[in-house]
Amino acid sequence: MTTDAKILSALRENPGGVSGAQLAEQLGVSRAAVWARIEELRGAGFDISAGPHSGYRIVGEPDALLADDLLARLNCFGWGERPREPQLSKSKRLARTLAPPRIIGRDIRVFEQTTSTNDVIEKLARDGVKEGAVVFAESQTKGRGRLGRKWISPARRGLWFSILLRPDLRPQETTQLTVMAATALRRAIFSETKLQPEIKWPNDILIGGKKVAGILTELNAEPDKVRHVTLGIGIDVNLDADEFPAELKKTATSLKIETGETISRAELASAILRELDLDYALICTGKFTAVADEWEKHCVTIGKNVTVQIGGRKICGCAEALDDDGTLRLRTEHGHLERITGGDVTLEK
Ligand code: BT5
Repeated sequence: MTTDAKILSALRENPGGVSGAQLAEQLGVSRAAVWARIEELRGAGFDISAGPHSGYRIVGEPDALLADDLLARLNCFGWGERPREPQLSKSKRLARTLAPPRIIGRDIRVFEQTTSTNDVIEKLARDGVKEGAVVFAESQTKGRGRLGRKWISPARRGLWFSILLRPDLRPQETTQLTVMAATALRRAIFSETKLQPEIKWPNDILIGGKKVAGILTELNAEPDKVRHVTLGIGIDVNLDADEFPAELKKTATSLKIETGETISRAELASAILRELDLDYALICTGKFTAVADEWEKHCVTIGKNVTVQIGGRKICGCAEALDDDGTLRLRTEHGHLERITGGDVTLEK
């Protein structure tokens, strides 16, 4: 962690305030150096008060994604004072979510603008960067969906990010990662907003039938082995209704529209990364079924009559279940079983 991330961690862990002397001692730097870092953080938009008795306290946060801030949120309780007992014992789940990241989020980079965060991750992957690196962009000029479709990514209104993964999976098993992303996104959105998102196979998160997030899993593989996967995620966080283009007004929504409140993107981002890290650990240890079980509970596709469009081919039938590799099992209207690995699903009314 950088010094700034450590300072932010310390300030969050001690909402009552931390003195410059305490920070200096913990960080092994001078008080003047702490003061200089605090000034930098103020410059980045953090409102940090300084009182003779209370010490430094965060009283306001910027609506910006900052790598140090996100790292600090993920590593909260990894530095300085440990969480107080009542916090730890609140529930097992809380203890789980407060653990520092194992893989996803150990390296975080934020860009003001990119073409597509998937492009940046692809480049990092070729440069040999370790798995778990996450790239956020405040806006994307060429955000994309599947099949080269456009993904609108207005500045500071959403979370547009990609993650580099190097899983030990066969290429046909990588649908597991889209399933994992959907379950983690659903949990994080629920925990931060109390909204109840639904999952639509393969890559949509819906609220009230409208799309609030999409997942784009891009694969770089040899015939039998995955080299790396770029997991791209777009979430409409604070868009107002008039910020969606006309063609998306009926089909898309944002967390702000659904809750009536502006959501902290940094808080949501760190919640998502923690949830992803937990589920990725399950996938890496061969426990995909635990992820799939949760997915099936919240999936609007299972048990429904659907039409799947795969290129020029259209298949109608009942979506029966998710298979162990993440593919959708579809019983066609003629009674055949089809295993669907991709395509566009329309739910029949
Ligand atoms: C997806 O594709 O849903 C995957 C979206 C992934 C976006 C992330 S952002 C970070 C990373 N970098 C990228 O360049 N991409 C990823 P698909 O299922 O093909 O859906 C695309 C369709 O969703 C479009 O054709 C539009 O109809 C609709 N759409 C576009 N922008 C949207 C938005 N912001 N919110 C909701 N729907 C949108």
